[in-house]
Amino acid sequence: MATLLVKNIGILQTPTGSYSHRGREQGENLKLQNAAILIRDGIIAEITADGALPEGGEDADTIIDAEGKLVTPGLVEGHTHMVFGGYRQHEIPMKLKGAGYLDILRAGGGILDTVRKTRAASFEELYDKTEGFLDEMMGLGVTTCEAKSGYGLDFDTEIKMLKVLKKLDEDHPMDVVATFMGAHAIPEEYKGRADEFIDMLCEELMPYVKEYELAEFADVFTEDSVFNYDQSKKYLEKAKGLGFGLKIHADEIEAIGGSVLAGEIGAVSCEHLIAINEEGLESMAKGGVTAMCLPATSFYLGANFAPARKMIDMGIPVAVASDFNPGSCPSLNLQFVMNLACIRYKMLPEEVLTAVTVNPACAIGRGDRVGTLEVGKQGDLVIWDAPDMDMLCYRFGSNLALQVIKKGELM
Ligand code: IZC
Ligand code: ZN
Repeated sequence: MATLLVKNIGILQTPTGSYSHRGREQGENLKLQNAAILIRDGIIAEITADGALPEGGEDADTIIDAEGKLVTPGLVEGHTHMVFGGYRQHEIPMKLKGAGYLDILRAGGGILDTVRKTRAASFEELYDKTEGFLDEMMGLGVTTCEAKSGYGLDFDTEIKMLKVLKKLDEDHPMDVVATFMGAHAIPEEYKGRADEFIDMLCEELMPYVKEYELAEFADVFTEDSVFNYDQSKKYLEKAKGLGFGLKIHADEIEAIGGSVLAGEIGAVSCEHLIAINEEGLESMAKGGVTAMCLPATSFYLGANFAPARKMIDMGIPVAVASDFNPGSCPSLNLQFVMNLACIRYKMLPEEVLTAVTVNPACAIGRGDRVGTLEVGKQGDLVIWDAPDMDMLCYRFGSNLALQVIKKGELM
């Protein structure tokens, strides 16, 4: 039995429980002073405070002295598009000349540019590139992440992307949760035939993805010039019938009903929400949908910031994630996202911690295993070069993750 002890923890801070935290509870964290944590065979065996040590702790195979620093659960990244061919740095001058995100997409660029490059990339190329991203994310404190398909928009490439994620979940220490996002854009060969494309996804791709267990969730981009309310509903109803968990990219640029649909259809999370209106907020609150807010995308698009503070006050569980993708957020730094959540959303450090741990864990179906430091959960944690959460929300642009421990192993 492999054991690892982390001792001399200044503050061990964590949300508790295996459910999404909303309202006042979003800001409730357990804080233990002078704590220690013993992990046995990858699972948390005991947590102690006030200078006490877990039983048998001094005999652990590995002992790490946290030197009085902050320890939190490993971060959970709830929203990425990390498998893609090429990059889109050439869009920078277009943006500076005034082109908007949807202007670039309507002109055949944006997502469609990445689709061409992802179709052309081999499995090995995508695997190696994504593996590098996972390494980088883990170095920044992320120990579990979600990732979507959606740069194939045809059978072979969507499956290629999902197989890359499945293999990396097996090979890489990161836990990777896959989402099928065939409805990410209308591919060129279906231009003007979005309904037919949705039918193809529902009839050909989705059942295959389900049969071979290539994804646990299905997601759709409900947006002006992409998929409308009815098309999104059709796609999600099919996904629901097949047993996928549901997610919706909604109200990123315009509110066309995506967040309303999220509440109606029982989506587990709804993403972006920059332009959400009262009707959407009420539907999400009523449906218990987690708001997956993506402040680095607002930052990068020069757009407004989602009303996360208001969502918390309305009792909507809030998660924050990077949205790492080659177009609207070419950064995978979840620490920067935490800074933005604090400064731009006006979320308190405790609320931010909940938003990058237990809430996204629940939104990607891993709330029973990760997202909190409690006996019986996976031994995933970060020792930060910081004495407390305030410091983590305050310093930005540096990597404050000192040591990352995944399933009881030092990475
Ligand atoms: O590649 O532009 N919003 N999908 C929806 C994205 C951004 C990713 C991209
Ligand atoms: Zn996204």
